[in-house]
Amino acid sequence: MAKGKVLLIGAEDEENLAIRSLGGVLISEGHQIKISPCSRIDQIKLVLGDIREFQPDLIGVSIAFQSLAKMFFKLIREIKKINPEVHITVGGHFPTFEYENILKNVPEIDSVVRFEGEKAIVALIESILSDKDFSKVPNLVYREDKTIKENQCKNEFPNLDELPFPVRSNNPQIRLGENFATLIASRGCFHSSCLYCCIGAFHSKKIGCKYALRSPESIADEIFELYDKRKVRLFQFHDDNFMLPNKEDSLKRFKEIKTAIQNKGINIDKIAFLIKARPDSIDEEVAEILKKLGVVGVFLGVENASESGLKALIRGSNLKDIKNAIRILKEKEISVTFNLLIFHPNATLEEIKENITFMEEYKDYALDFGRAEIVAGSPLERLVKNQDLLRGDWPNWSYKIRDDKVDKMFSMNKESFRKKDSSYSRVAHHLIALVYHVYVVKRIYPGISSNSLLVEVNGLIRKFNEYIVKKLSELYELAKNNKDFDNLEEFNQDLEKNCIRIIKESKKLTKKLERLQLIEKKFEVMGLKESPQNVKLIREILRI
Ligand code: B12
Ligand code: SF4
Repeated sequence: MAKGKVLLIGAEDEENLAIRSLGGVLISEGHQIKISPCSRIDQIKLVLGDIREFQPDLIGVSIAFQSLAKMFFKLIREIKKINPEVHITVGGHFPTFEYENILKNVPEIDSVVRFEGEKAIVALIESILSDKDFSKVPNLVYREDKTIKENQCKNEFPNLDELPFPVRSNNPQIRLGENFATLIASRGCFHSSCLYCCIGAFHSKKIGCKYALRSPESIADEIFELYDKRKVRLFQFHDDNFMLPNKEDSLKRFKEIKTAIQNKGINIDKIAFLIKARPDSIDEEVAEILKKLGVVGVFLGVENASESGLKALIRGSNLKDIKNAIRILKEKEISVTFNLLIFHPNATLEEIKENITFMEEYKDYALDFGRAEIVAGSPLERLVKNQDLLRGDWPNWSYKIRDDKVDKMFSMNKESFRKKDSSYSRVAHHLIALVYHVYVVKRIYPGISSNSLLVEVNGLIRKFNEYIVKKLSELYELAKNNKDFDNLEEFNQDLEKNCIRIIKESKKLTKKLERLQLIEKKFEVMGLKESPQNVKLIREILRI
């Protein structure tokens, strides 16, 4: 069988596991690959340069994010201008559901791979290199004689343990001052129902279980490879749902993962994990084992802090679960960050008020807030279409919120917090990263300085949240009284001034944390047992 060249394109804010997993499989089958990252329009030139140089037989573009679809369509049109013959296929969540519209609207795209792509990408390059008969490529939708042909899709998960590890970049990424890598321990989600999420639909045709797991040994093997060869110390699990439906099963699994990691000779005290979790999956025992495993941060699926909001978002968890989870994780000294989808089609002002009250109560936690966005395949997409609330143009959909006052508040939010170039989103992300950072440092380099940095970080977060609650309450009052901004410019100037101030303070704290990490690493290399931060004189001399 002839071997080919495949160029894989995807957004790479961090290593993109979709294209890198496909790359791993292609390499194991003897094909050559090149990863060409594209997260922003200004990277298109670089991708075109890669194509000229690499001369691929097949180009695969990952369009997981609907928000980036337009940029990728532009890129694909540019590619076809310089290389009209090359076969371009697209895959990921958005094309999986929107393949008909994509093939109708973007003639430069030759095919779409739906759902998981490991089998399909190998079969596709092999048929491109041989008879060009695409009828046997699983999950493929393609053009043939001016018609669209749809092949059968695989309705089982691949055996995740048998898949090669994702191809990694030449050098490990550095995040939060440590060598960093993302990985997944599973695919799919036992809940699979949330209003705004497409994961349920992505795996809905799977026979049997809604999710698939890697074995603890396979996870530990990948972690060891990253730890040993690339000196990775911070790992982020990108599973849709890291937890299992049954707490006993979760406990058993996490214990096994911990044992498998330790059996590899990894010093578990010197690594840290970030995960996402549903609040209803957390109890004392689960949190305890997560702590022992090295989890320092949980992006907790709070999503809404009112019972009606949680119900509308079909979260399957309640406020009691949320409050319990936050309390328990705090007790175990695991950091918690979260997002509140305060705007959704059926949101009411009372509900928004409850969310603001919650933000006030939990002002010590780094958080963000916003609207549940429509993604293809999600129940929200069906809801807004059925209820005639859909607005905007494909692929950048929007919707009307039923309650006029909430809709008004959302518009005001768009003109202020989410105004183009507003620094608010940047601060929210900064503070989420900052809190993870200080907990990473606390785990890997415990001591006096890391403890006092935690106090400083908490203070900054509290100060910012108090301010945000005040500003958001202003929007709420205006919407409630059906009023417009008295002075939008003034509101925005004040918001901007405060956001920039917080970003500056956050950057200062980040520098302090990085400095501490650097000094700790130097002392470690020198073989010194005592941590420099615990010796007063050294602390003073080195300013840590
Ligand atoms: C990691 C991640 C991120 C990272 C991105 C990392 C990066 N690439 O730089 C971060 C945290 C930055 C992020 C941000 C966002 N994310 Co996100 N993210 C994920 C997450 C959790 C994991 C992705 C992953 O690594 N999966 C593992 C790989 C192996 O699986 P996979 O992506 O499904 O890939 C397989 C198939 O889809 C297919 N495939 C994929 N691409 C291609 C391409 C080809 C050519 C082929 C043949 C096949 C193929 O084959 C792959 C292997 O089987 C997914 C959920 C998920 N399960 O994927 C959400 C997900 C992709 N994100 C989502 C969203 C909504 C967002 C945000 C908009 C959130 C927000 N409100 O800000 C932003 C947008 C970011 C942007 N750049 O615009 C949605 C996307 C929905 C949509 N259609 O738009 C998802 C599906 C989550 C969800 N529950 O709905 N995200
Ligand atoms: S949002 Fe999370 S919990 Fe909800 S269905 Fe999607 S993956 Fe599952």
